[in-house]
Amino acid sequence: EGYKPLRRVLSGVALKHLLSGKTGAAKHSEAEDRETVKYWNDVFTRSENEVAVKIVKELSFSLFKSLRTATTLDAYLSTSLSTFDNALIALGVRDTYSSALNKLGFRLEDLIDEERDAGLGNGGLGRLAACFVDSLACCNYPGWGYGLRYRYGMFQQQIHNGYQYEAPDCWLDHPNPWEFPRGDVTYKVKFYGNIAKKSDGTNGYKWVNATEYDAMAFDVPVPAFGTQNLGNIRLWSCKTNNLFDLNRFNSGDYTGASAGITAADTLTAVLYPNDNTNEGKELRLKQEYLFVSATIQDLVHRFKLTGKAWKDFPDLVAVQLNDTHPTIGITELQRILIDEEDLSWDDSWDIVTRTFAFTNHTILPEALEKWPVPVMTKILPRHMSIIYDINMYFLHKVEKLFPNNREILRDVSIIEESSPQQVRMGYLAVVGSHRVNGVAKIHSEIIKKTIFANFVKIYGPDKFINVTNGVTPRRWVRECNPEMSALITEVIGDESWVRDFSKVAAIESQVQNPNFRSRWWDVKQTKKNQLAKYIKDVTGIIVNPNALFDIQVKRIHEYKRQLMNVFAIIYRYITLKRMSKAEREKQTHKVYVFGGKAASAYFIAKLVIKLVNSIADVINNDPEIGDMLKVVFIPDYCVSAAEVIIPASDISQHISTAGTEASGTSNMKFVMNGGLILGTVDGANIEIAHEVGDDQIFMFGVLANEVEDFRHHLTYRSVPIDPSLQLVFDELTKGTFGDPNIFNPLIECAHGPGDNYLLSVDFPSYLVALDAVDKAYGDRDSWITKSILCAARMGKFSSDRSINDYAENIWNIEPTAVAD
Ligand code: 26R
Repeated sequence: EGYKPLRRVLSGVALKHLLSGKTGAAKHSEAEDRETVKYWNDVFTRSENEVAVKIVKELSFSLFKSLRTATTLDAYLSTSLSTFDNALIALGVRDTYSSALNKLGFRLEDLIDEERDAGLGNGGLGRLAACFVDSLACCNYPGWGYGLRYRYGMFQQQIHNGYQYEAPDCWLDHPNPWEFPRGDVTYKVKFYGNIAKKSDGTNGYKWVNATEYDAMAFDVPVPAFGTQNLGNIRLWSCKTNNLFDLNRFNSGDYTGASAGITAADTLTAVLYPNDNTNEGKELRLKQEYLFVSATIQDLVHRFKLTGKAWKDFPDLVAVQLNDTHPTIGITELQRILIDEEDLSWDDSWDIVTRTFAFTNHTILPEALEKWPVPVMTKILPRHMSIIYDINMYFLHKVEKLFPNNREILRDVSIIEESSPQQVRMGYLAVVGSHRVNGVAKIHSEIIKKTIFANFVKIYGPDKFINVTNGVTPRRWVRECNPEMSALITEVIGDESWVRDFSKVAAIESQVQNPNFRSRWWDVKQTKKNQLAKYIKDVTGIIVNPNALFDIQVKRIHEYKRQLMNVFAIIYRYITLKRMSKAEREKQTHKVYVFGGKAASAYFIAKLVIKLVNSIADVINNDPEIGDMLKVVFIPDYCVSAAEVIIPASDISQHISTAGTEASGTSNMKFVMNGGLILGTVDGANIEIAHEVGDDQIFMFGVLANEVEDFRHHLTYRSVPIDPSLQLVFDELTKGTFGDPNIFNPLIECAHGPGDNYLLSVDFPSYLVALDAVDKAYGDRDSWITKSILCAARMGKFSSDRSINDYAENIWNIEPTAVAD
């Protein structure tokens, strides 16, 4: 009972304690513990508020020491569970803290479990941003993440009768001890209205008759491992407390009196749950603009405090656009410089383009953001007029380069000539940035050849570079896998590998050491036991922890082909059923784990979830099959679930149609934790294969450059269905897994012209690869070798490396450590 109300205080004290810097695992003593207990007792008798104020003071101090340039990463950060645990590890006081808690009768693990994920993102994009903020801080770079403080984050997924239901994620039900409301940091953000030529002779336009809101900052500090530098994530929320209309209230219009509050409140109420589909909703555009406008104003405000000249702005400020969602920032800075700072168009544009850089994270056509011109004109009239001007100057340039070529003008125009016209945000981002990057080698090449090919012709190839993604080893090894971390630390002699991840290479020296090998295997087994327990707790399903754990956890999307995995499981089930008992016993025992959310309006993705659960029902309850094969759908996949699931994998699947997954980042997390990959020749899988060696990875499927031809084939020829796939279809239509009619749409997506993601093309080679996995797993010794080599060779995929790449090749900044 005591826990919940105490949470705020406990976590707050954690910070206070951590930041005092007095404790450290090595120095920990009885006397210190007694002091800690005394301190706690003292704290408990004070009000929460007092404690909060103290923490704010201390934190703000560290925070502002680390402030130099700013990096806008994204509106959609996913910071995840256990900011608390992360902080304890970062400051090296976890053990001290844990034993002090024990003496008070608390368990640290329980306390950590109390914390809710900050599910402020959809999938890979947001989580990448969270890793990047951690790396910025850890590598002593003066960069911040900016985003929106949604009251409801990524929805909570519930499964009833096998179907997904969405429930609101009320993550702020309890006060969030990690955020610091900054009533002193607010900016006005306008919508609607119209524009008028200025009459005072200065440049630009006035934006009049607009509706105004106040964006207010909430700071989320990010303590980093082994450095005094503190990262920060600044999240914007719409202020409502000044919007009550007393006059309307007094005249009896009670609902109307709160209308302003409701409108403002709605702006940052909820995260759109679409991953990779552009919905084009007005509210979404308003969210993007609120986020971006407040952020740019914040950068401008802080820049002005330096007293430097405007031309120096790009030397002090770099803004990295995390996909197109904050692209309107390009026009916002241009607007501020012209309309409010009275700079000329050319001077402003020079500053803007030297400040912004753009990262593309997907080439799926349905994900490319476009805004109807009428919507943009209504909500952001001044920005629309600036976009027209940007486009005009840009097209003039193109015209000069390619005279009399109307086709290229039409193709590269920021305004698409459709009905209604649309603003192509990706093109605006390219035109307004000095660098454009993809997130893995193959992806960076593909964007140059496809969606941005014309822009390569216009700007030359140097504007387009690659920065391969990475993940933070702090969270994705050190925190989620303390058992493996202890083993690595033992080999290396200290924890320096947590900051310099290239050092994990040292464990390769132990690959033949029998003692190390058996302990390595034991760690994997421990993590599998933990996952088995978690599975039982959340689904009631009992799995054999000695079986091969085969995991696919990620957003549910056709291009990621969870359906192909399900079909292969059905195929395996049929095959097992047809075997004699003796033969069956010889097969590899397998536990298939799925997890992932479907966008609420994505019919096919939701049906895939239903199918996973339907086959799970049948297979898991088939006495003939028993332990041989289990299928589990873990509900509500999120960062905290990932931290339990990922370290427990033997194999994980990353099987997107070649060319569609820009990078993938969970693939890196799995391999760092000694899991092998079954994957297609796509995204970062390719670079992982290159690093770990072909023997450590199972790859299959058509190549990216073959995809178009196969699609064409499926659409215009009648291609026979592979017998193994036909077997699966037959089983579905027979009703083995419930009402056959409901799954027909899935069969349609898996062959012929409906098979946009080439499931039917890759299915046979996928089955071969699955067999290879089984066979390899049967050879325990060689599997352990593969597992160790995998983990040892992942140095490149630390997000520290990615951030160093950005710092060197795009931002032109150096590490700046805060003095002790
Ligand atoms: C709202 C809509 C426009 C929208 C489009 C696209 C919303 C979300 C997306 C998601 C895209 C941008 C995304 O998440 N891409 C993923 O980025 C990861 C980090 O770079 C990659 O690892 C992953 O492959 C890619 O799909």
